[in-house]
Formats: sequence, structure tokens, C-alpha cells
Amino acid sequence: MATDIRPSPDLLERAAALLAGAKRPVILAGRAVADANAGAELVALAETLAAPVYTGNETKLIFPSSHPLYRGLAFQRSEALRQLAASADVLLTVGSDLFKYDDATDAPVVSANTRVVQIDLDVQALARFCATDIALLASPRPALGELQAAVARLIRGKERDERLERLRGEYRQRKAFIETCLNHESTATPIRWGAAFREVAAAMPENAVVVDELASFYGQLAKVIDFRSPGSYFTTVDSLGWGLPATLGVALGSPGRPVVAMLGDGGALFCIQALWSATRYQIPAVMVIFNNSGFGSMRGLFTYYGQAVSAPMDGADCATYDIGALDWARLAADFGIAARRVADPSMIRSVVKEMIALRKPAVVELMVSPDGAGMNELVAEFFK
Ligand SMILES: Cc1ncc(C[n+]2csc(CCOP(=O)(O)OP(=O)(O)O)c2C)c(N)n1
Repeated sequence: MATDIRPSPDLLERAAALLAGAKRPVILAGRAVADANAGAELVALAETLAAPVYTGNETKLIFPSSHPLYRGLAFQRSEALRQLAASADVLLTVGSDLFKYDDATDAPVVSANTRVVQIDLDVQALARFCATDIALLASPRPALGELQAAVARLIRGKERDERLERLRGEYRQRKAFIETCLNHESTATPIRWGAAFREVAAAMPENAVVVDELASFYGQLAKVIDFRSPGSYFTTVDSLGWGLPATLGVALGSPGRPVVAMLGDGGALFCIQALWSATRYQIPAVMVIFNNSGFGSMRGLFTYYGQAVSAPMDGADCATYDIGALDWARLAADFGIAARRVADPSMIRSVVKEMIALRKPAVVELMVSPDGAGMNELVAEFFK
């Protein structure tokens, strides 16, 4: 099967002219980029355009989170996507189904003020999810590569360089803001989520692979950790229960690299039998379970949809929020897995390091705060 289908030269030239003339170009890139191994072409185009890059809600790493132009995963609310689209005068989308949101809306998510260029190999997907000015039927790799070359010819260097400078400045500010979020009450107990992120990240060697199924803070880890290459980060919360078995699959597929999973306690319960497989086949992976004693993000959703819940979360809100009685370290030990419960933030780093060094299946249970103090601000940053 041909996987290098090139775009129509005429349409490509028009797309390049539109993008090169943009004052506020923005890129929204989906799984098609990772599947086509077109990450390098996407980086080159983003740099040539000086465009911030958001990525779709996908399992694979689409754009290096270490890159100053990386802005994070597109937030799955219609208003967030509306703001994202409105921040662009020309929006480039690569791959389809990028405008996924879990609320209902009648108003268009992309307004007529934003011009849209789409790249997709799927003819059914082109111009299907939003009004599109130029639709390029092509494989992402040649399309992005050729677009980059054409934009490089057409773009005015001075304006691009000024924009790049401004975006780099914003990146430095964001980094400082992220640090503030991570350091919020970082020695307090129960452990704050920011402290947990920072300490687990600090325990990992450079070549570690991360699996992330943290529903409350979906996508936030990629803002905190610099993932540089495909295969270093996998995430989704679309279908809970993915996290534990995915961790084992990633570990089997990444021989010689330490695999560290960061998983919600609720999601981990959805496929708890993966602990049996981990021990049966001695699959080396450190599974860090964030024990906030419940299905925390459901509480947030209920609030979002207008139902009152008490703060902090307690069992009285709704029985299904509360799984606080579970002792994950004991549960893992019953499966025959090395396990530790950590309630003191100053212990996280050394315990995770110790578990990585075992090169065996291991569970670290972190007793984290039921609310997201510190990290909620990092999520809200998307809406600024
Ligand atoms: C199969 C499946 N069922 C239900 C949901 C809805 N859901 C989204 S987040 C969530 C709670 C997850 O709890 P936990 O993993 O403990 O993470 P927390 O929300 O506490 O951060 C649920 C049930 C889902 N995403 N997938």
C-alpha cells in the first residue's frame, strides 16, 4: 500500500501562501502524525512558521513536549477548542477528528474568522469536523515536508523571527508558572499532585518511558516532563483500565528502558488483573498508583454539569466516588509484587528510584490529596 501520497501541487502552494501570510498561525496535530512517523517534519514546519502546536487527545507522543512551541493536549471541552481556534487567524490541522469534546454545543467551534488548512489521508474526514478553506488529501509526512519547504520560500523572515521570539518568551513564562504549580505546598501531606509529579519525574533516568492514566490531570504530565521522542510517552483516559495492561505492553515493547506508569487508583481498578500478568511474566515496570481515595475527576465533572458536591470529597457525595478503603501496597503484595505505600513527599524520589533499580514489577502507592490544589491552575492555564 502506498503511504507516501503527495498533495496536489496547486493546493499545496495555496496552503503555503495562506500559512506564510498568517499573523497568528496555530497547528493542531493528531495521531496521523505519529502513525506516519512525521514528527520531524511537523517540528520543522512549526519552526519555519513560528506556530504554537497543540496535539490531539491521542495515546502516542505527537510533538516533543520539550519543544518551546509545544502547548499541550487540546482540552476536550467545546469552549476550550473554540478559544484555541480563535487564537489563530490560520489554523493548520493534521489528521482528523481533532475537534472532540465531551459537552454539547450548537455554536460552531471554529468561527468564520479562522481560516483552516487540513491535511489528511482520509478523504471522508476532510472538511468534516469544521469548515475548511484548503483540504489536502495526502500522507502527513510528504505533505508536511513539502509545506515546510514552500512556506520557507514564501514567509517574511522578520515577522516570523519576531513571533518566534515572543513565543519563546511565553514559553519561559509558562515554565516558571508550571514550576510554581509543582511547588505548591510541596512538603504538605496528603501529598500534593504537583509534588508527586515533580518527585516521580526526578526519580526517572533520561531514557525512561512514561505511561499516564491520570484522569484528573489528563495531559498535564507532558507539560511537566520533557518528552523528546516517540515511544517515550503514552497516555489516554478515554477508556479507563487501559493504563495497567498498557504499561505491561509498553514494558515488553521497550526492552532495556525503565517504564514508569502514573495511574489513577480508580482507573487501575478497571483492569486490576494486569497485576497478575505482571507478576506471572515478571514484566519490569514501576506502577505508581495515585491514591486520592476515589474517582476524583467524576466529582469535577458533576460540578461542571451543575450538581453540587461537598468539598473535600467524601463518601457522602456519592458512594461510587469513594474507594478510599483500598490499600494498594497490600493488594500488590498479595499479587506477589514488590510494593510500597508513600505518604511523605520527601520519600517519593528515593522509593521510586529503588523500585526502578529492582528491574521487576513494582507498585508505589502515593497517598495524594483528594483535591488538586496547585495543579488545578495548570489545567486552567489552557483557558487563558
Ligand atoms: C471505561 C471507562 N469508564 C468510565 C469512565 C469515566 N471516568 C472518567 S475519569 C473517571 C474516574 C477516574 O478515577 P481515577 O482513575 O481514580 O482518577 P482521578 O479521577 O481520581 O484522578 C471515570 C470513571 C472512563 N473514562 N472509562
